[in-house]
Amino acid sequence: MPRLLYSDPSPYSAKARMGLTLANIVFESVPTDTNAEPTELMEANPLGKIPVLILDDNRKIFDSGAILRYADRMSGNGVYPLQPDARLDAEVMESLSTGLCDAMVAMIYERRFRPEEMVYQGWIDKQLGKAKRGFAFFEGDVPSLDDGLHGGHITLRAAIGYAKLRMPNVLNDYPDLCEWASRFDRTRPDLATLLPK
Ligand SMILES: N[C@@H](CCC(=O)N[C@@H](CS)C(=O)NCC(=O)O)C(=O)O
Repeated sequence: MPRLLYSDPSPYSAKARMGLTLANIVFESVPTDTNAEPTELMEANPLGKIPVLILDDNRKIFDSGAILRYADRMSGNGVYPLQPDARLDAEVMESLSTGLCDAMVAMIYERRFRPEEMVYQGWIDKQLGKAKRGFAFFEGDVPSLDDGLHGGHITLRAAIGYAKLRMPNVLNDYPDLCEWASRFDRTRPDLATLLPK
């Protein structure tokens, strides 16, 4: 069975686990502490980042975007729409949502990995601006869930889940998006169990 190196709080891990589940691919989730740089992770991904999907034939797939595209191919388009325009929309939604995760993770890492006297508030503010603009974009044009879930939806849901975990106040300005997240969870409660925690 494929094994996914992941961690519970990681938004990219949530994205990968939701994508594999959406594609009905059975996998084992292997909790992985990137800070400890375990041998299995470092041998699987030179970047030392999660998620990594390790296939039965020992091929390693990273990052979360490659895992979703793999899941899509293995499931006969179970993760992205077939129709080209709809697929493009899904991919751009995924890109913006992944960028939201990048901005929020950068904010968290600035405090986590720098000595306190070297934390640069200007950098944190810049990332917060990206996150706020990204969430505002979706608040102004809340994605439809009517035609089924795809990789863009699950990545956006993972980003909202990470914001709720790490910076919940940021979400106060986006009530429609929070309502959208609740609808997502009601539609697929099994995916909701995989959100960052
Ligand atoms: N572009 C990657 C980002 C993965 C990533 O940054 N994961 C974080 C956990 S949330 C990580 O592994 N951090 C450890 C590190 O950067 O050394 C993806 O989409 O999978």
